[in-house]
Amino acid sequence: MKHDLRYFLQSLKKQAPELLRQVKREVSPQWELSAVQKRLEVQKRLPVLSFDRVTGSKMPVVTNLFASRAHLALALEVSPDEVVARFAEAQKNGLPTKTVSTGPVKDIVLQGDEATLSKLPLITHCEKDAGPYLTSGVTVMRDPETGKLNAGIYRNLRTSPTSLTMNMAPLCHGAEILSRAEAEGQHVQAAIIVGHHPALCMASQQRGELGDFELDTMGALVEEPVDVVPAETVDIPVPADAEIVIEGTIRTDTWADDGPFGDYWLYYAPAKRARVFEITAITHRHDAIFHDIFNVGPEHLVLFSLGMEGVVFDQLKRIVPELQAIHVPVCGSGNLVYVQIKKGIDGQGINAALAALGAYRFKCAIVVDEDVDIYDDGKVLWAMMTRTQADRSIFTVPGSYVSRVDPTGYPAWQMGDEGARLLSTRLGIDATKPMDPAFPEVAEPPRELWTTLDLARYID
Ligand SMILES: Cc1cc2nc3c(=O)[nH]c(=O)nc-3n(C[C@H](O)[C@H](O)[C@H](O)COP(=O)(O)O)c2cc1C
Ligand SMILES: [Mn+2]
Repeated sequence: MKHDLRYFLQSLKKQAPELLRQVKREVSPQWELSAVQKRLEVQKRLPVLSFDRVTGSKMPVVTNLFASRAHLALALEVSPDEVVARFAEAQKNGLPTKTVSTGPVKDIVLQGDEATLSKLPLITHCEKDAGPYLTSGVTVMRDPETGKLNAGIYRNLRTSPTSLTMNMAPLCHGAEILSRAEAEGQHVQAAIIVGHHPALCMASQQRGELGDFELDTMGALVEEPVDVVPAETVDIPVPADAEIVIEGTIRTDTWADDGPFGDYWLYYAPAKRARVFEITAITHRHDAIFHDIFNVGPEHLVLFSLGMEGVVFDQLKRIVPELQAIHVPVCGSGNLVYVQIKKGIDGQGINAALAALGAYRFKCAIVVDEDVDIYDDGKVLWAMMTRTQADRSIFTVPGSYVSRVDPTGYPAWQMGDEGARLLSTRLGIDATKPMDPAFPEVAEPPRELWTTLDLARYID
């Protein structure tokens, strides 16, 4: 297929050369690569970075593929405000994969003693991370019960030259497949895809039904079916144009420690037990490019939010007809949703906040009017400070499950302090203007004048 990682990098070079930076100097995979990324991020610079030389590996490393919505838009060849609609549509109507006889991912086939992680530049990102992680891998697995395929990103710590962890949160499809397989005493065949067109990682975040295959979503996102070839050692179709595929088995009888790891809450997630993936083969392009995601930068959250925005908007629109738009901002670490409504009567703001909290595991929903730009965090804060009263505009709901990594999570009261810290309190904020008495108008120069002004006539 036309859409692969190289095609994306080429088109980026043509369409937005300022968004692609090549690092020629050799860097260490331990901390140095992520330090470059971090230093740029604090300067608000988020180009795709291509590291030519990473110590210990022949493979170049690209990162920051998803550092902003503009990156996603470039990858899908749509404008930034069309990204969510395209995603929601692709999630609803996948384009089935197409089986081909072979592809560049089979340039090099490593099996047996040769199939080790030693060639791959796995990156250690944060100072206290447990070790080198594979952070961009999209794991395709087959449900042993139904035979159906599923894919998601579940981070992988290198635990030996031939094994990785498979870190799955309890509510994802992957975890469901594994717990059913475990009950049947079966292991699960899988293949981890590393490096492809950005639509692969985007599609991996779709939140459809178990059985809606994420590679079909990828096909719909780029309007071209994904070419697949059979893996060598497992019964899984893998993308023919990927950079690298790691084949193996997810064991259901073994656990390993995963963590600490700097994750998208921007803290270290403590060590927790994770499934174990045992490698049976590795195939890759002869000049494979490795793809890394820096989880404590914006890219994890940009990707993650896309999956949420795509489904939550559709669900919410059914219960809240006055809904205009939603946004899951990077600053909320995936826990915050901005909901924009066209309010008709008082009370709808609180209703919309309740519905939004119900539509997904957001910790906080802030509802604003249609005159507030929900892509501007400062404007949402402004609405909160000028359109709310703490005792009327805000409600809390204790004892809800938001995330197992909430550092302030508390145990269910029956469990006392010994229980898992799984519960969080949800927060709803209605920052819409009260209808009555009439709310003051927003003050500005005549709108027609300032919005159409040709600035070049006034300043250079
Ligand atoms: C960069 C990135 C890293 C992620 N890491 C994990 C992870 O380690 N464990 C996990 O359960 N989900 C992780 N996720 C979220 C899952 O990939 C996401 O929920 C996906 O939709 C799960 O697919 P599934 O429901 O088909 O299993 C990550 C998401 C992103 C964007
Ligand atoms: Mn799925």
